[in-house]
Amino acid sequence: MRGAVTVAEWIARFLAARGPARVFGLQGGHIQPIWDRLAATGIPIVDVRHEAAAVHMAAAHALLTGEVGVALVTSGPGVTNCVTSVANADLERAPVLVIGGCPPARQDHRGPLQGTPHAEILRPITRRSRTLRIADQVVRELHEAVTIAQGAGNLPGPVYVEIPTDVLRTVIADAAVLPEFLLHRSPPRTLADPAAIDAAATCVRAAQRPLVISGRGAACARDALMAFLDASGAAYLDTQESRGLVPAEHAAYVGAVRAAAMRDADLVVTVGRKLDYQLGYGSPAAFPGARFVRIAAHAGEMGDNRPGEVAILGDVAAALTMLSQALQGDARDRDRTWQRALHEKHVERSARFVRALAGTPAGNDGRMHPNRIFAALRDVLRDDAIGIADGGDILSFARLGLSTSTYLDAGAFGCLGVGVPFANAAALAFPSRQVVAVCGDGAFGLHAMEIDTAARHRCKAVFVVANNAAWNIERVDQERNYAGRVTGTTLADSDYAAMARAFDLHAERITDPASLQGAFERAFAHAPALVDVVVTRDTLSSDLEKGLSIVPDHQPLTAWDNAERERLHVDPAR
Ligand SMILES: Cc1ncc(C[n+]2csc(CCOP(=O)(O)OP(=O)(O)O)c2C)c(N)n1
Ligand SMILES: [Mg+2]
Repeated sequence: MRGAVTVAEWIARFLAARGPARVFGLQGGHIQPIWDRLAATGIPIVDVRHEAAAVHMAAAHALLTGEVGVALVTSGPGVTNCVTSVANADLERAPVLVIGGCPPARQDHRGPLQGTPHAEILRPITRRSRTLRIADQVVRELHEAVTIAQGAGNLPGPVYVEIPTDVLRTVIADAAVLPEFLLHRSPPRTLADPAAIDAAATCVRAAQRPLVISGRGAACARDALMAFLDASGAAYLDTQESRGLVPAEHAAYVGAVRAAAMRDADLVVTVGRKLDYQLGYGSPAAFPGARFVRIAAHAGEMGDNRPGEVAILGDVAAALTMLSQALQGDARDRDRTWQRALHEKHVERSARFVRALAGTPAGNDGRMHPNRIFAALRDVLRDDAIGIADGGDILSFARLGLSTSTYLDAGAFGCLGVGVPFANAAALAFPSRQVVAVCGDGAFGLHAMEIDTAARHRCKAVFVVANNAAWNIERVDQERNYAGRVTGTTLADSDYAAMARAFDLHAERITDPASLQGAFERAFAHAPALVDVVVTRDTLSSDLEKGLSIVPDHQPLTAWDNAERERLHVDPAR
């Protein structure tokens, strides 16, 4: 056949045209036809040590760059190893395309090598999960898969497609592939209803204490969001998924007085944010006096738990700009007393926190407090550094102490293990920026082998292991709430620096806080590098103190749970 190549070659052409910077994966015979063509086309393949890490890397790449992340994994265990990281990408709304292997059609349902119903396994945690059996349609289906992963009016997230190996080897005519499928890079946008914008402007004008809360869906709307904060005079809170979008110095920013802002707001405007457990499900238990306005590009960040009195559905940046314009005439007269008072308290409290960080006393065991890590990092990190946090107690401390303006963590899924793969992907995407992942020793262990990927691919990240020889947040919970019965939550006092040296990383083990700054400076100079920091178990993190680890019935935090019980007249004993 003239003008004809294999489906595998077309997949490589599709990816080359749509431009993912690199593909993350782990090879296997079922996907070798694609693997070979990708390599021949010159698309870099980052080969990892566990498929879950490939999807974590693709997700981090997507969240940090705005591009679709691509992972390539083989049939059977290659795909099932990805279940956790696909579920994490689902909750993170990360646009990821996972391409899996699949046994040839003639062996289907006959007990083939590496056969299991992948597409069914992944269906509930993907936007779409399909086996592509028709060779002529594969490129069209890939185009559709990428469009769906990017959202296009719906929630962005992971899409899974698998192509049986015989289909990959099938030769198809060039004429079967329309060139348009290779070229459409950006998903279509929807524009908000002007009537909803007017109704929202009325709510903002009527509010005395308006509060804006941003989420993942605001990521593409930074400038419009700041302009809206100026026009509305609202106070502003980010969340784990939107950290750094608006700088902490901005006049609206009130992150250090979060509880007071939520308690006192009379209007909450969510921007691209679900009202999930981190926001008390939008319940009056967490927001006792607020009306709600919801702004999002899709229903998934708009209709959950507490629909707004006004709901604005459409491109978030455009909607915020329209809303700012509607408020423009009277913006100067807006009462900013509440915003100013909260921001002043925020500034005062953050300054006090930063001053205290370096002086946080050691535990009763004489080992340093994890806060010393963040105090030392502040002296080493540049403004554009990328910070990643993973673990239990250490994540709770990092949320306050890790000061980077770009930030990712274990997220709403509480997905321990993201730290090393996220940092590797960040370092590859932004080779000139510092990348640091601060991981608990427990969380680090889940994908510790990915330091080998870092070494082989020169991912210039610094991995900091906060080593307390424990799954500590759980250990302290057992100690305090289960009458001291500590079971299965302690680890060995292992030397993770020695482990890293075995993989040819620069590595140091630090026990004295005075040595931290120097160690971090050397680590960034010789990255990839690992700094194993021996820290105390004798801590009480705010997540533990607020009750997150005891998992209350109604709400994630004890105070909200109590308020919810009171509100619903539920017996406190039940
Ligand atoms: C994959 C996974 N397994 C288990 C848990 C439950 N869990 C949450 S925090 C935590 C302890 C984490 O220990 P470490 O990473 O060492 O951090 P530390 O609390 O010691 O600072 C555990 C086991 C989880 N969230 N995710
Ligand atoms: Mg630990």
